[in-house]
Amino acid sequence: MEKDEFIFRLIDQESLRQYEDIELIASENFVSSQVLKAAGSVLTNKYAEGYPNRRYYGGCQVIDLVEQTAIDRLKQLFQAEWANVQPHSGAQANMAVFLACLQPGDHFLGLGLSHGGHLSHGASVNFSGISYKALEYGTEKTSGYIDYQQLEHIAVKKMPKLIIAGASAYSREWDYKRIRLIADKIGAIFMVDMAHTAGLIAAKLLNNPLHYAHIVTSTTHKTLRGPRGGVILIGNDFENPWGKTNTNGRIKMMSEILDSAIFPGIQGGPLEHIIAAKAIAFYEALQPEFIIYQKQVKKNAQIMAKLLNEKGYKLISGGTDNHLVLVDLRSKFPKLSGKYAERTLVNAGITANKNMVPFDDRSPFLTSGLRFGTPAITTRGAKESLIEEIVELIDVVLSNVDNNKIIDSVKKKVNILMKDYPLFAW
Ligand code: DSN
Repeated sequence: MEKDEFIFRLIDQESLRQYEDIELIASENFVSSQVLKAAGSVLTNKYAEGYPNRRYYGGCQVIDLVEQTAIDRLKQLFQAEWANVQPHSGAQANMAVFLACLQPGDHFLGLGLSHGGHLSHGASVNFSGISYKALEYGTEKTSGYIDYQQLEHIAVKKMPKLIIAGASAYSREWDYKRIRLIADKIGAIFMVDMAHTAGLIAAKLLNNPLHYAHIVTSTTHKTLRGPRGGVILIGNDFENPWGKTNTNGRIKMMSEILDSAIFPGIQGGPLEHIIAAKAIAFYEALQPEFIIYQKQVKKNAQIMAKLLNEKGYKLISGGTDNHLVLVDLRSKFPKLSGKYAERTLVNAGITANKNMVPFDDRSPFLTSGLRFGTPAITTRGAKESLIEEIVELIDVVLSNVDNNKIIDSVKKKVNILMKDYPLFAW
């Protein structure tokens, strides 16, 4: 059969785009060559429905070792007691928790989308908001921090069965302990979706939610720098608060219910090539170099916040404790939408994304905000000096959105600049 030149040409084009441009999408990263190799390996050929040593297919003797290694390394990384590495994505991991913890129509409480929450935490267009009754808490208007008082007020009044912490666009540390106390007060399950911050948590630069939450979900491809995928973890809470029994009348543990929710609940055959790539990423995250990398991710985000502030951009919450900053463009450019700003930055070779900001007066398609993150650029070797140059370039672009000559000259500068920052340097 002839090679599919068309698709391989597109892959080459995408490689070039990733190499030449500045990547500031907070949820993206660049995997190592060994992670990439495993993700493209022959393990994609194997069906392995079930779990290690409990499969519905023969020939899983090698696959079992791969998956068990991924589970063991993940548990070690986050000091977890149990882990499931099969979710195809973070949204699938969250969906499995819903299936395990709730009945359709039950109330749950998550951070609102416009306040930094994730689609699968209750957006009306998502399964979470369609099949369950979503309640939302937000951030405080003045400080930009999570409004824990509001969270508690809603929780006590509405008695949701599940409380979710975690965000897609929130730059501050979470008070997990406080939320667990609220959950305990009303008998709710407490779940943390640590997808964005998992790498920083693994490096012990942020609080570990495993110490407080009943269940923790994550993706593996953001700060954690693995392949695209999801995971579910349990720290200590194995008792089954729903009293679900199996056929022998034995109360099932929470881990068994979550395993069943992933397979056969919402997924079939696991992606064992991706599970192998996850295992490698967890190994990499256990190495001392990973802590150095995460420290730099955080330093770079902090310098970016400081410099943007100095240039007159308002940041939600005023700064950052993690890997991202959320800019409210209205402070400096009231007429500029996030959508237009994103498009212009992309034309200049700087990739970021438009984002709702709390109390936004524009729609989710337009938005008044931009989200910038440092995980990917730091993987390419960025230190503070490159971040300074990048903030200068961002400011030039946003101050000249209708000047194509300036946008083109920034694009040229960006492409020259990035030649010094190889993709697989580490
Ligand atoms: N919402 C995506 C992001 O943070 O970019 C992740 O699903």
